Amino acid sequence: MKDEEKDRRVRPGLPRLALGALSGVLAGFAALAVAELVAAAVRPQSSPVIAVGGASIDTTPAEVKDWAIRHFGTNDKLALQLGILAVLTLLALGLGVLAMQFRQVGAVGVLLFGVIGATAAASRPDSTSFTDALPSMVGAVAGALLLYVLVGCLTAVRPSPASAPESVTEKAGAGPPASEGWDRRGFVLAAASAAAASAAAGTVGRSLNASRGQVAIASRREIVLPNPGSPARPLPKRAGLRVSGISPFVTPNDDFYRVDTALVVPKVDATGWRLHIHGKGVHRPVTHSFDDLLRRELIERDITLTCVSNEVGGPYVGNARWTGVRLADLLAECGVKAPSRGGRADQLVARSVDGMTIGSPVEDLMDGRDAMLALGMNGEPLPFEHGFPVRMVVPGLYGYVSACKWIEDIELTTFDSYDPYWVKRGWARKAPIKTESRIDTPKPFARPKAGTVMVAGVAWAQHRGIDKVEVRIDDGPWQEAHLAAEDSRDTWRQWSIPWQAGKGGHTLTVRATDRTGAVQTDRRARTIPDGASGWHSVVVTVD
Ligand SMILES: Nc1nc2c(c(=O)[nH]1)N[C@H]1C(S)=C(S)[C@@H](COP(=O)(O)O)O[C@H]1N2
Ligand SMILES: [Mo]
Repeated sequence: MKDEEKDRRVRPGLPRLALGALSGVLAGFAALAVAELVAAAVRPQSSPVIAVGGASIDTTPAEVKDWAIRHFGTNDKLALQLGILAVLTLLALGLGVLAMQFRQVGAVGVLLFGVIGATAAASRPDSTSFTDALPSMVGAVAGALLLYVLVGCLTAVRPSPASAPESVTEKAGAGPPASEGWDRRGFVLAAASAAAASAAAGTVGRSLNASRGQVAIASRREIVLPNPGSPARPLPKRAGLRVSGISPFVTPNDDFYRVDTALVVPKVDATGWRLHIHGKGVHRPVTHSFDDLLRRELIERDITLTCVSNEVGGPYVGNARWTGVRLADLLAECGVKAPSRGGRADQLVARSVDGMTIGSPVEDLMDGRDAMLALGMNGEPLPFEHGFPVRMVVPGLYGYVSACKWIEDIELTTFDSYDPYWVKRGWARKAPIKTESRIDTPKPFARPKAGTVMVAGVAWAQHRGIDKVEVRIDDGPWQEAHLAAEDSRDTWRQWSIPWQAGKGGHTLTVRATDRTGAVQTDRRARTIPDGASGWHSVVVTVD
């Protein structure tokens, strides 16, 4: 079939508009792919999807963020990026259609999105250079050019070859020939090569971005954690119960929950890492290197970490053996005093390499508890996801007010003069962990067989300790569960109770009592502003 004959089958109108929409989408993806490639040269965090994603995390209302964590869990970041791609696809589609009428306007539209991406990238809290704007800008220029070229092909006025009898028929028939003529061959060629080039650029960019941080990875591999001068007490033999389905006493690193705002996990080179301590009441601001910390006495402690976003019965709690240096010592050395001893700063603000800020009460950090700068987690250097090379860990405080990962700066200040990241977004300034207990087994809606069923789980009230766990079947009396041996007041405790299960539907409920004698409240509270409360119940059907 000759070109001209094919051409005549495509009528202006819907099919051509669809090709315009396709051009928009191709231009959009080309822009993103080129941006991804340029980001590999700048830094992964400067890619527009990452930057816009980060900006939207920061501006998301607390309720929505909580909803996202609830529904997508640790996949919330993937969901966000897919959402951004979906929105961009729709916008690109629209720009393509628009460009069919106003070619320049369409191209300028692509450039405008580039400006948005560039602005987002350059204004991220961890952005230090305007080069962060480059990926979005270069990508947008590529996308705008492509849209211009593709739409040019679609709307081209093909001079009718005088000799072609078909042209004559056209003129006599349907519509004005100018609108019918279009450069099909040019379009297909440009579209196909742009698609191929985008796929290549995107793939190369992505894999370059993923392989970034080799220096950091090597620096982590070379770390040998010295034996702690103050080792953890050996785990009591019976800290772990043998009940299938119960959370293991020590959470393996790979299973440890992860909650943070980082769309790209920071890869920090430990050899270049520095921690600055400064601010109110600091007589001598200091800078520590990783080796400085390694040369200090290391402490090793079992501490259970909990996220304030954890719902009653939720998964955002884990227990690990942390190795690190005493934070109170570091603070005292540079002149910091607890407020109760006349110190001028009541809030310590930790800042991470990705711009997170986390504020903790100085009083709590210096009251003798094992607040630490952790370098190790369960016997290895911190995993990158959990804050390598150094993070804070403080027994008894929710993560968002204590557990800064990828820490690089500590500022002593006051609660009156500074609100850190989550406090600006409506969460409480101070947030000690609430006493909670969870049924791990049986699972909700399980169908155990009638007879003896082991009901078991964990309970935590970090730094107060767990004294008692009770379980209730339906509206029956509270029955005391068997408690595993206590490791420390800063860790959770496993519990179990055999239940003579009769047929039918049953509701199992658990509650804990901490070592101050306070019984876990049944008053239901949402996670916002300072942590969920209430009793965990599981409904099962016994067969
Ligand atoms: N840099 C940084 N540190 C952070 C966060 C973060 O978003 N960025 N999230 C905090 C929160 S809300 C919690 S609960 C803990 C979670 O630590 P994990 O991911 O190692 O379990 O890290 C804290 N430290
Ligand atoms: Mo958290």
